[in-house]
Parts: sequence; structure tokens; C-alpha cells
Amino acid sequence: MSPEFALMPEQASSVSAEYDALLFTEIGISVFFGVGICLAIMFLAWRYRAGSEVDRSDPPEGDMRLELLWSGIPLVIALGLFVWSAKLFITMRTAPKNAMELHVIGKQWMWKIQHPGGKREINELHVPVGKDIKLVMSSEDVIHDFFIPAFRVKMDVLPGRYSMLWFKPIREGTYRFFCAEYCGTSHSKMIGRVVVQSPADYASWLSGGGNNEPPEVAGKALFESFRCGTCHREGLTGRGPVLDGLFGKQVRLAGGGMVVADENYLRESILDPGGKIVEGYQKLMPTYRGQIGEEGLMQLIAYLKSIAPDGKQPEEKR
Ligand code: HEC
Ligand SMILES: [Cu+2]
Repeated sequence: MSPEFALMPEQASSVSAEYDALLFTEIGISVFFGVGICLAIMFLAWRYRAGSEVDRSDPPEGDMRLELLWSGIPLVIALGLFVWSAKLFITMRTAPKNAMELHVIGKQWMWKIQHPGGKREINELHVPVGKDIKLVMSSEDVIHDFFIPAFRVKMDVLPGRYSMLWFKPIREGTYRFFCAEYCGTSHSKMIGRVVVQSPADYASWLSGGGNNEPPEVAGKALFESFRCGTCHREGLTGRGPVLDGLFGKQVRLAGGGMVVADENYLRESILDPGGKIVEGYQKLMPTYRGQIGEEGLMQLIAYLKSIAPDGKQPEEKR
């Protein structure tokens, strides 16, 4: 059969095979019981049809062993499926710590992708085989959805917040990706291809022309041009908290409560600073909503993520 007519897409990521095994197990169990129950209904309807000569005296009133059996077996099956699928779900939703992070911005009707070193591409996603890849995604307009069938991964891409997706390609090749959320006239053209390359080929692709600044460097320039440093400068008994090493930390909020400083928290701090006030500080920070686009936000956040507690700048690390 030609690949276009294959029953399932190729199994090209670390979770594809297990994902399919779970799916077919569920289908198999459903078919087994569905067919069994149908056959039993047909057989009993035929056997006890009007006019058939069967013994109808003394019908059974109940059977505890049967009750236990047909409650117990489905219970065990359902719990087994629950444990298996929950395990797989957690695996698929928890990106490995050292995953390579790419930024994806969806807009009507294209996908813009940026690699850690700054290289950009549109409607194409080059990745090295065998590496954990994490996509941090947001939308400039409506809801989109990033779907790579061969990797069995799919995640909504939303305006106003970040969503994540991770995968590990296990086979070199070219696979298709789609927008899987109807998003307007040219939704069907919001497609592209994933090119999975050997690490060497990926490196040489990366070093090809058209490189841009790394996002954290562009973010540092934004940080300076917006003069965030007037309040957030290090060491200054500042009006704003020190931002070095903030990413990933627990932040204590005024009025009680803690929040983890993840991408969505940083985003909210910049666009809606009054929403969550850091304990011990005043509501001083102006909003930057309308002044920074999706791309600028990703860059600013990349910069905030890159500043380590020792104050090292991204340029010095490389
Ligand atoms: C007028 C002073 C001022 C300016 C300018 C300012 N901020 Fe703030 N910022 C604050 C204050 C005060 C807080 C703490 C109160 C709060 O949470 O709103 C804060 C909080 C934050 C937080 C949360 C910090 C934490 O520890 O949880 C982030 C992130 C942040 N600012 C980023 C920025 C960025 C990026 C810019 C520039 C685009 C900026 N700020 C510009 C005063 C400022
Ligand atoms: Cu779309």
C-alpha cells in the first residue's frame, strides 16, 4: 500500500508506538465486548422466541458469583486502561528538563518558528533526530493547534498565553504538520513539514545563511529600550524586584499565596502587572500591553530566562 493510504501515520517519535498500542488495545477491548454482547442478544432472542420449545419453568433469580464476575472483570480492565493512559499522558505532558527549546508563533495563516540560536523558519521545522524538543507556542490572533500526526502530538496554540508541546523524533525523514483548529479562510493552508535530520546535518542547516540574533540577545535590547532597568536594576534598592534567576522560582505574592515564575507568569507580569503583586512591592509597574508584540514578548522572556543568579549575560556564556 502506498504511504498515503496507510492505516496510521508513521511511528516517528519516542511515544508513537506506545500511543498506538494503547489505542488499539482500547479498540480491541471495545470490539470484543461489542461483538460478544451483540451475539449474545441474537442467540437469546432466537432461543427464547415465541413458540420455541424451551424450558421456561423455574427461571434463575440471581447469582452472586456471576454478578461479581461481570462487575469485577470490567473494573480491572478499566483501571488498567486508566493507569496506562494516565502514565502515557504524564509522559507526554512533561517535557524533559534539558529539552531544546524552540519558539512557535501561529497566526492566520502560517507558523513562525525560531531556534535557540536565533535562526527562523516559516512552515518548516528542522530538528535533530534523537533529541528532546520542546515547543513554546503562542498565537498572534485566534486559536490554532499544532499537530504532528507521525509524532502523535497535538496541542492548542492560544492567544494571550503559552502552551507547550514536546517530542523526541526517533527517525530521520520528513513528516507533515497541520493546524488542527479551524481558524478561518485559509486554515487548510496552515500546514508545513518537519524535517528530522542527523545532528550533523541539523548543525550545518543551522549555520546556513539568514541567521538572526538569538532571542535572549534581542530580548536584552528590548529590556534596555523599554528601560525596565530603571526599576529592576540589580543591587539598586530598587522599586522593582531583582529579576536575575527569577525563572522557575517560587514567588511570594502580596496578600498571601505562591506562584511559580514560569513563562505564563512572566508574560502576565509584563502585560498585566497589577494582576499579581510581588510581596513587599508596590503596584508601580506600568503595563506594556499593546507596546510589545508576541515576538518581542518571547524575546524578553528568553532574556529573563537567560539571566542567571550570578548576573552573567547571555553573551558571556557563549
Ligand atoms: C516603574 C518601575 C518599573 C518598570 C519600568 C518595570 N517594572 Fe517590572 N515590576 C515593578 C514592580 C514595582 C514590580 C513588583 C510589583 C508587581 O508585581 O507588580 C515588578 C514586577 C515585575 C516582574 C515580576 C517579578 C517577580 O519577582 O515576580 C517582572 C517579570 C517584571 N516586573 C518585568 C519587567 C519588565 C520586562 C519590564 C520592562 C518591559 C519592567 N518590569 C518594567 C516595577 C517596574
Ligand atoms: Cu490555524
